[in-house]
Amino acid sequence: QFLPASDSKHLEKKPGRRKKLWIGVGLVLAAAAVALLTGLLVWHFHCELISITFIHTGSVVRSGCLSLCSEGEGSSDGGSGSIVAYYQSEFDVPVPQQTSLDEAIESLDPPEGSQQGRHGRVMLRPTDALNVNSVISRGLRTFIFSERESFNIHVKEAGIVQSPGFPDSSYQPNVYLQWRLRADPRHRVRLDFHTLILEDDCQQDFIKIYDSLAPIENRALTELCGRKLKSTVITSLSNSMTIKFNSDSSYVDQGFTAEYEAFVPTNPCPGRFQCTNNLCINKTLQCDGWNDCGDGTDEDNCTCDASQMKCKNGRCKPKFWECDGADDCGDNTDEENCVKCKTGEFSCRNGRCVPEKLKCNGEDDCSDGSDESKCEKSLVLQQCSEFTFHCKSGRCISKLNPECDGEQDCEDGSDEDNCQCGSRPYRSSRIVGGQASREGEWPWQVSLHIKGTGHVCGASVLSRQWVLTAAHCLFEYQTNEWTMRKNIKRIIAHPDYNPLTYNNDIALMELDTEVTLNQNIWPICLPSPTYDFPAGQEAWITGWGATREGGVTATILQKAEVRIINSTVCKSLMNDEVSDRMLCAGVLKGGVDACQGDSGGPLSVTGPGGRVFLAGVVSWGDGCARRNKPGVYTRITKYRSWIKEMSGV
Ligand code: 4AZ
Repeated sequence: QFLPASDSKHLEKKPGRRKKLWIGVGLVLAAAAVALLTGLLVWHFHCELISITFIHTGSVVRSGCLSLCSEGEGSSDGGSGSIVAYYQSEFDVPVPQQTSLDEAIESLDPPEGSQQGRHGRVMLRPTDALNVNSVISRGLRTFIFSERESFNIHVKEAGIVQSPGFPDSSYQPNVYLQWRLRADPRHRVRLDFHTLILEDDCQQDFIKIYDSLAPIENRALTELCGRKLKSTVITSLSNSMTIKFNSDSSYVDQGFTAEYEAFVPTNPCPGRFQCTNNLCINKTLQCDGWNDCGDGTDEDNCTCDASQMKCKNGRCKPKFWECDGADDCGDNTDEENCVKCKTGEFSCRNGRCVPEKLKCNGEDDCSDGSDESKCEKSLVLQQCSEFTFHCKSGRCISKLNPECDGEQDCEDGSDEDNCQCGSRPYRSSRIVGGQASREGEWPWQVSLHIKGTGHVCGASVLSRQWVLTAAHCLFEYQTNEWTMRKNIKRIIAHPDYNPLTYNNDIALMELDTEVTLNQNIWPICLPSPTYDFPAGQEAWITGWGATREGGVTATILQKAEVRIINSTVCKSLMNDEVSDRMLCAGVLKGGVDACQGDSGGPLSVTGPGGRVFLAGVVSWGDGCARRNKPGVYTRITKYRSWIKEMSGV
């Protein structure tokens, strides 16, 4: 199609319009370039003018001052006190000066190991490049300490911080210690407390952790005191952390040990499993039935293997933990459906089932008193059984473990006879995995010495003149009877002691003279034959034995908490070598146990009235503190009448 003639004008106009278009584009580009240049100039000057505030916290230390040091006093004035003053400075600097300020502040830190200036001052020497608009400094806090030590640690590899003397001795009174941990940039610091045993009251002794290199309150992460045996993990939000540890002038405790390490937040546990509490554990410990994280998260969402049972909460536990009397699942499902009785029925100790509603109705429906054994009122029973307490009168009562509980249950009051035992003069506050005991904490604990050999075994004070130990302590160590007679009038080993099976591993020792009972020597209570130490109950082991399998003996009496273990479970774990006259206790996870040199010593259990009873005598085990290998003890309830017959106690 051809264009009409009237369109020729239109055709002629075309070249002129293109030229204008090009000029327009050129103008727009020029305007953009000018705008960009102006923007850059404005941005440059703006940044120079915009300033930011850096907050720097630091400390000045004066040591060797008895009272407040004044300027010019040297540190050689013979005093032992120290003053630490914390300050905070706010630097107002233009944005581009940020790096120069960082460098200047870094230069404030004296090189590691060097002393600060004679007058405790360090100077900020601004370089030419540093242009500080203003500095506001304010004192934060000043401490005066009789003892003070501060450690600067560059956290590159994992390391340990612990209270002085840990674990062999308690920390000192009036301690002020501070660890300043600094990791590389973009890292964080993780602190995992393995043991923490301080006074319960944080006002007295405490650990405080700060997310900074100085102990300033608004950066405090946590304060810890008391007893924490499960892993307590604290992580910093920055690359620095300060750990402050204070003790007061009285009463000291075991102390603490904690492991620190640095990590990058994007990969906190390289090659390991990350627990929800931020702890990293070996991957093989996941889903093994043991709470290795401390918060149980290594046992969540597991697929149980053939040797494990599945708890309702999804956790897997070794099958042999079912029905062992301890709530291993955490939701008690491993202890459900353990008895033959139907729902709504009560399981009597003699195996009978009675309707649940008959419990505590004032009648002996089980015929062994067990349905009335944990009720407000104890019942005098028509019939005695192996599960009921025998009063002196010959009658029996239904209450479980009524002896020395501070309440008269027998009509003749005989359940409260001879109860000058099992109490401690002091307020309650190795054994493998234990801690140092306090003086007077276990006043029934005896150390048996053989002349020329020193400590060989433990034992327990039963009365002024009688001590109880394990028979194997005598047979393995006693070289001749005469040596023992120097201090011991008579030794009565159980006539049926079997050195091969360790059955009846019990012996009595009569002292040649009576000991004076005092706050450090006091008898432990002996349980009646019907006393019940149920599986799962807390018990304590004490002794000067080896602190690890094959290790050396402890110098300070060690104590550790264990639990009574179900006999059926224990038999299967110990190859059926555990008899009914033995009792098992331990921590199946491993790590806590009696060991060589603890033999003969007590397994102590606190009864309902607060008095301590001798549940067992340390006898034997498969090594020490191994997983699934509890300690085996002589079961004292089986020997109550023999002890009475032989010693009169
Ligand atoms: C011992 O040889 C001994 N783990 C005592 C207790 C235990 C092991 C050995 C229990 O005296």
